[in-house]
Amino acid sequence: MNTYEFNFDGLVGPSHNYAGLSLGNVASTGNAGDISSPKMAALQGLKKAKALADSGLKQGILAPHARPDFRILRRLGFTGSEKDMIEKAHKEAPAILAACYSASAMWTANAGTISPSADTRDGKVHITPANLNNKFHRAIEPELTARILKATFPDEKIFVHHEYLPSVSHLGDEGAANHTRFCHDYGKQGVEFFVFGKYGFRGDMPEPRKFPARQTLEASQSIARLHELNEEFVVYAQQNPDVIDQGVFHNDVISVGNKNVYFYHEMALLDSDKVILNLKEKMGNDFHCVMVPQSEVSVQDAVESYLFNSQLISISEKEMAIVVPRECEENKNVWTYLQKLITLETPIKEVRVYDVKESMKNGGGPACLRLRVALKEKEIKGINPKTILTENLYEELVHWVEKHYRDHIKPSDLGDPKLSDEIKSALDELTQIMKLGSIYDFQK
Ligand code: SUG
Repeated sequence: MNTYEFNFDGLVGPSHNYAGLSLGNVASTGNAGDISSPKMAALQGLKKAKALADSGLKQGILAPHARPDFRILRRLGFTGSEKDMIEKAHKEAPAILAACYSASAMWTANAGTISPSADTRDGKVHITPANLNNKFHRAIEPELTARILKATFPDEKIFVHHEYLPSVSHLGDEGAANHTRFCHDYGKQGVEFFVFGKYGFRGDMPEPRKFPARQTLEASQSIARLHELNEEFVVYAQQNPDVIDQGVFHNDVISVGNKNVYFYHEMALLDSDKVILNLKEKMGNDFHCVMVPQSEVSVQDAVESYLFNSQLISISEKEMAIVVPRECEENKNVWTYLQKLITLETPIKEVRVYDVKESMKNGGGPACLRLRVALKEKEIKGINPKTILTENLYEELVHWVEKHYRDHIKPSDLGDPKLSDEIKSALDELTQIMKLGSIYDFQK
């Protein structure tokens, strides 16, 4: 039976803005206060997803979150009508309002971790939303993300939905941004690779000096337990704290894997050689570890260009393309490296460039925008069909974005209660287009 890798891209929400909310993410803090274009952001994301669907990749869409999060505003002491709450928060606590307005759920690599049925002891597909507890604006995501994931993968005979991990820093979990699955065939037992930034319960490992590490080992181990993974096919590795300090807040900013290829930067991991050896042992023959040396592409180049936040996609049985953001073309070292990469003896044979600049300016490249899951033919039937990107859904969504989204949002626009009303009518219509049911609080 055939098994396919699906990429579920996050549809950028109508409140996309630059609020500088993510310390440690240099694009987010560097672009704080800029004017965003939600319309362009959503169209860029859809275009990338559609292009990949057109080239044969199975492509799905995850719905955005309703913003602002009024429930959180209430929990923080704002009272009265929604209009009152927005106006008061805008005046007295604009940073809190901006966090409650963030469209950060677009980066679905952080929506959760998914293990395909070939890896799990009960033969089901296991899904755990990420708690994202390291940043306030992201820590408010998991509840609604869980609902969206259930509405997207509703068949309980196929999908097991776990609760997100307790939301404390000891168990910080950032989902698939720190998780890669290697395999020789999507449908066969794979090796699940978890990369953590710090130990949650050990005082002897100092935190990175400058920026926080988000993912803990104990969170990754909990996911492996919940997902009923076979221990002999799981590898844990620690991120190099020095690269976290240079802006590598998730491991998918410094490495990416697909099938039998691991594409990574020399400085990405602690004890890199040992980790690679371990992966090689578990993967056996025909496993390609493509290490990019610091002398050719520095960590700074990697962070600026998001070379590693690329998607490695299989374009035939043996060959892959690397899907990179436009910023890679603009960085001389990276572009030179990419030209060389496709001539090396690895499965990566083609470079494809897409413009996702609106997302990039908040630190989200092509790989951040997608959540992967390998599904067998019969499991595909368990997906909500209106979340699969067809020609028809693409056209409906483009039309929907053009109808509802603002061309621009500047920080002061978040104080305008009309924005919230626009978002509600947009999302209400979206749940009908994508047949999601009443997933949003305002629909209850
Ligand atoms: O969590 N940016 C996101 C980017 C997430 C990228 N995801 C992966 N690497 N998989 C973050 O830092 C910025 C929002 C703002 O500043 O307005 C933000 O949340």
